[in-house]
Order: sequence, then structure tokens, then C-alpha cells
Amino acid sequence: MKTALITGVTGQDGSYLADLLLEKDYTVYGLRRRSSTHNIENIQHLQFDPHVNKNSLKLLYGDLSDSSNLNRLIDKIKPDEIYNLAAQSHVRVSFDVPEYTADVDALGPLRILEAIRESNAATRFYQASTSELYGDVLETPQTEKTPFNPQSPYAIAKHYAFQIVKNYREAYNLYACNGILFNHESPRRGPTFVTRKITVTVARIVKKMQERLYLGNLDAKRDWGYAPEFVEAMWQMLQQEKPEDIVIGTGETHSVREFVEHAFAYVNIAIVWENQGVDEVGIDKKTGKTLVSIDPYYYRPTEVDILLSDPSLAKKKLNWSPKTRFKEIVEIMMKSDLEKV
Ligand code: NAP
Ligand code: F7E
Repeated sequence: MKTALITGVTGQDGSYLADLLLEKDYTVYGLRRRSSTHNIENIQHLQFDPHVNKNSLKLLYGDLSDSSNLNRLIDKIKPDEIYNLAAQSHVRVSFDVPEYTADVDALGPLRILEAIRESNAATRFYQASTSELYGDVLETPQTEKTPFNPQSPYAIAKHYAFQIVKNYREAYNLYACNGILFNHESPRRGPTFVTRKITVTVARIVKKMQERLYLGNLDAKRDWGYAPEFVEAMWQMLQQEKPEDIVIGTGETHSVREFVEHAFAYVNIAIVWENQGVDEVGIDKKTGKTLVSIDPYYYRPTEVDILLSDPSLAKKKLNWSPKTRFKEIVEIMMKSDLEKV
């Protein structure tokens, strides 16, 4: 039986990966931060009590900024696989807390790599890398060979992480790889990312709990996939003969505006757009009521306008391809938020 350590287990991806590895009979350790609230909504369906379920998720306290804790845990557990999914993962927020973002997202993975090296175990390491590295894109679609051009403190911290993983693989012969994942969403997506913000707010508008949805750049385009399928690719990347950095995405791109239109369409509201720039509004075609407005607070100092993946290498090496497409993802998230709100 294999042992895995997942950092960021309380997040969207960490929770789906814990589901997957437990299904595969792994012994799964999950690193969580101490928090003043009970922050385990995404993993509360997993059984934590070892007296009831021997193969339950085992939660450990830790933080990517604390190397003594990481060294101790990794030396003790000597996991077969480590998935580093923990991060300050919000691009807009990284402009507010750039130093913290660099500490956790750049130096965090370095701390884990050092702990693996010191433990002398044959631990395989997966790093949650990101399409944000392409930033102001230099080529479309983006492949493993496309040069990086990051545009935020988040992306620049993740760029360091990408390069240090590559360096440790080459310098110390560690099995370490970067999954270059494009945006992926689900009902477990954090509510401040644009997709989930839209589906939660549309559900609240329908239930008369909120009047309006405030957004930033409606014309940004993303390659949005379905998170449970993306964690399968993470696992597959650690089962290869040789470690390799691989792009995971859908090969389709859609705008924030399209996402809004589909989310409202799910509840039978047709949106028509009027005016331009910060004055643009989305109006309910039937009632004439304004349901969407722009709030410049959500604009970013430097934006990533469009991302589009070419996931051919994932198909070739992992036999991985996306199944759930854009419209279906919107529907899954709308259905879930209408039930939850
Ligand atoms: P998420 O939902 O924001 O989860 C992030 C996780 O990291 C949470 O469990 C969070 O804990 C934990 N964390 C934050 N700071 C930490 C610290 N200092 N020490 C330890 N844990 C910390 O992110 P996600 O969407 O699941 O993404 C997973 C990873 O993939 C992240 O590294 C993200 O940057 C990267 N990524 C995501 C996407 C995407 O579209 N989702 C695409 C490419 C790459 P709390 O619950 O306590 O906050
Ligand atoms: O923004 C625009 C915003 O915050 C998507 C993270 O998981 O994926 C994610 O980063 C787009 C941007 O995701 C609002 O300007 C408009 O162009 O959902 P997001 P992101 O920045 O693409 C990558 C791959 C990661 O690695 C990250 O960890 O939507 N947008 N209005 C808005 N965005 C937000 N959050 N809120 C708005 O009101």
C-alpha cells in the first residue's frame, strides 16, 4: 500500500485528490493550517476517526512557511508521493500580499524539496504549476515549449517554483515534476474565484438574497476544465517511468462574459449587455432590471487576457483528455449552488 502526503488538502484540488487516492487504497496524509474557524468543508465527507475507519484521511497541522515542521513530517512519514497543492492561490490577492505569496508559493516548494533530499527516501514530488506562467502570452495555443511571461506576484512566485523543481530533478536526480494546469473549476472552487463567484451570486439573486453581481474584466478568456478530472492527471504524472512537466487543459477558451450568460441562462434569465467599460451593465431581457455591473476593484494592475492550452502531450504520455466541457461545468456548478444557497 502506497503512502501520499497532500499539502493544501482543504482546498478544491487537495480534497478531490484525497478522494481519488483513498479510492486507490493509499494511506493519505493531508497537511492543513491551523485556522480559527473549522475550515474543512471540502473534506468533511471523509472519515477522520481512525477508530472508525482505519484507512481514513490523516490530518496533520503544518504550514509551507515552516521548514522545521515540513522536515519533521516528511522524515517521519517518508511518503511515496507528495503532492504540493498548498498555495496563496489568488492572483488578484497576490498584488496585495506579494511577499507572503513569494514565501509560500516559491519558497514553500523549495522547503519540501530540501526535506525530501534530506530524508533520503525515494519520494516522488508533484508541484502544482499553472497556466499563469504564460501570462501575456507569447504563443497560442500554449504548450510545454511556450516561453513563460508571468504577469503577477503569484505567477512569478510559481515561476520560481517551476524552475527549482526542474533544477532539483536535474541536479539531484529526484523524481519531481510540474503539472502546468490551466484553470479548473467545480462546486468546491473557492467563492472568490470568478466562476464560483458567478454561480453563488446567480443562485443568491434567484433566491432574492442579493440584487446584483459585481465583476471586473468581462472579456478575460480562460481555458476552464473540471477539477475532478485534473487531479487524475496529477496522479498519472507521478506514475510515469520518468518525471516530466506536462500541460493539462481542455484546448477551448471562453470569456467571463460567456460564463455569466450561461449561468443566468441556467435559471432562464437572458442577459443583454449595454454601455461600455466601467459603465457596462448586464440587464435581464424580460424585466429590464440590472443584474450585472462593473466594479473596478476587481481589475488587476496587470491582466492575463487570454489563455488556451494544447494538451497533446498529456494525451500522448498519460492518455489523459478532458471529458466535461465548458457549458456542462457551468451547469454542474449552478445546480450545486442552487441547492447550497
Ligand atoms: P485553493 O482551493 O485555494 O487551495 C489552496 C490550499 O492551500 C488550501 O488548502 C489552503 O489552506 C492551503 N494553503 C494556503 N496557504 C498555505 C500555507 N501557507 N501553508 C499550508 N497550506 C496553505 O487552490 P486550488 O484551486 O485547490 O489549487 C491547488 C493548487 O493548484 C494551488 O497551488 C494553485 O495555486 C494551483 N493551481 C490551481 C489552478 C486552478 O484553476 N484551480 C490552476 C493551476 C494551478 P486553507 O484552506 O487553510 O486556506
Ligand atoms: O480570474 C477575471 C479576472 O480569479 C479569472 C487560480 O486558480 O487560475 C486561477 O487564476 C479571470 C481573470 O482566476 C472578476 O480578471 C473578472 O482574468 O477566477 P480567477 P485566475 O486569475 O485565472 C490559475 C490557473 C491559477 O493558477 C490560480 O491559482 O476573471 N474577473 N471579474 C474576475 N476574477 C475574480 N476573481 N473576481 C471577479 O470579480
